[in-house]
Amino acid sequence: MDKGAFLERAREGAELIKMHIELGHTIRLISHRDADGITAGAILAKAVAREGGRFQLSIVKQVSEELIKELATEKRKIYVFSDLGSGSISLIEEHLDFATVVVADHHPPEKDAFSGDSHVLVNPVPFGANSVRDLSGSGVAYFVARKMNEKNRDLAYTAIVGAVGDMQEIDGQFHGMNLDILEDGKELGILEIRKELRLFGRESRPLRQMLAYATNPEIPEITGDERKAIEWLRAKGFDPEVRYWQLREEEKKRLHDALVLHMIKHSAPKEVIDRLIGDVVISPLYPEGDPRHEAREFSTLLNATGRLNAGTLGVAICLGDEEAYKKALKMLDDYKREQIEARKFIVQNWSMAEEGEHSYVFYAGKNIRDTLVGIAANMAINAGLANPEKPVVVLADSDEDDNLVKGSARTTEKALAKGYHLGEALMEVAEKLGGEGGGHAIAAGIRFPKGRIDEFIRMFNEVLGRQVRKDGD
Ligand SMILES: [Mn+2]
Repeated sequence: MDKGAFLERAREGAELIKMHIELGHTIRLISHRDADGITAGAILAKAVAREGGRFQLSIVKQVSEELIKELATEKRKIYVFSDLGSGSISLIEEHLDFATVVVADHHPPEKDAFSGDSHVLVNPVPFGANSVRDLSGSGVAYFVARKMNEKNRDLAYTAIVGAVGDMQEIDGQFHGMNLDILEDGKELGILEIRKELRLFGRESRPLRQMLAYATNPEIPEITGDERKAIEWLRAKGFDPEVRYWQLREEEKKRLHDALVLHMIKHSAPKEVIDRLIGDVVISPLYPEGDPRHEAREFSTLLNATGRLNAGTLGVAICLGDEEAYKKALKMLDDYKREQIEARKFIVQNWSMAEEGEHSYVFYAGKNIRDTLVGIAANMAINAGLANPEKPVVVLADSDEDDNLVKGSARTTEKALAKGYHLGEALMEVAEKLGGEGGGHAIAAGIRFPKGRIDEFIRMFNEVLGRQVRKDGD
């Protein structure tokens, strides 16, 4: 890729941001809600604060025309998008024509550049980079920040956490400009790159879980079976309760060799084995055993804050806020506990579900939080409560509005083969009930007035019945 030309763009973006800081304008930051976006937002926020500027930051799920119109009503002088925005160049030109806009992103852009001078697209793809391995959104934000001030090189670890969250090193190693960020971090002594086991849990999981929960790659006969993981570890002479970071270097080596041998025995392809041992980034900025000490665990934590609509908490964690970190850990804990309780409730009360010809509808009232209805519907299917050929809807009272219920419908591939489309069904029913609904064929959501649950059950079955008959013709 043409690094020089890309860095020149990063410089243009940086200069615009600095100019607006000097003018005393608040920098309006908008970033994506996954780990890559959260770290990108944190890098830019830090860079702005370092120059003595003010910022306002939002972490969002996606860019839509509504969002851009809403941002336009704020009448800011400058907007900076990170880890998103490249797909919305025309919308930005249309609605934010009055302001300076910098898009720092790595997704393949709608166009190679903005047409006007006050809008700058900082994106490595038009310069020949591969968006999935050469640079992430946090990496683009990092280079903009570095052009604002060389001191921002101390954000290299944050940028790499974003890259790992974006799975830029999915094949086992870093590529492209990610390597430049790693070099910066190594020079400053704020990160180390090692050849280690790339599975999640280096810091916080005992080996038995690190192996049993391995998904990328899966370990034949061990993934999904903690008892097997324990047996295997014991047979190889390892304590299943120990954490990876606690192993001595020669023990790590012995574990790697044993795992590779195990994979070969199960005829795993070479590229799968290559992903097992590879680049792992850790940072001496945090103590061993702390999830923030290793990039993959750190990024997973940030991702979770985003999913729980607390992405700005994730940003605060990246900025070194210990309170935010503790709060996030507690939130995750509560969330896990709520999931366990939701599962218990649905298992114990499943007889309350209204079973129709084409669906189950389970109304949980306030016993299941409205953000967990989708997970609960999946639980009903996975726990074998529901016949997998019939869609499941779980409804719960809305957290925001007492007169509304929120619901999620889930089903299986097997049921879809019969002709169901849950998104279309919920959209149609929602219209009739004075609510909102829609989604995918296999997973969809709805909101409607609480007093109309009986009508919902009848109509939903009717619509699904029609879908099946239409398909049968
Ligand atoms: Mn990204």
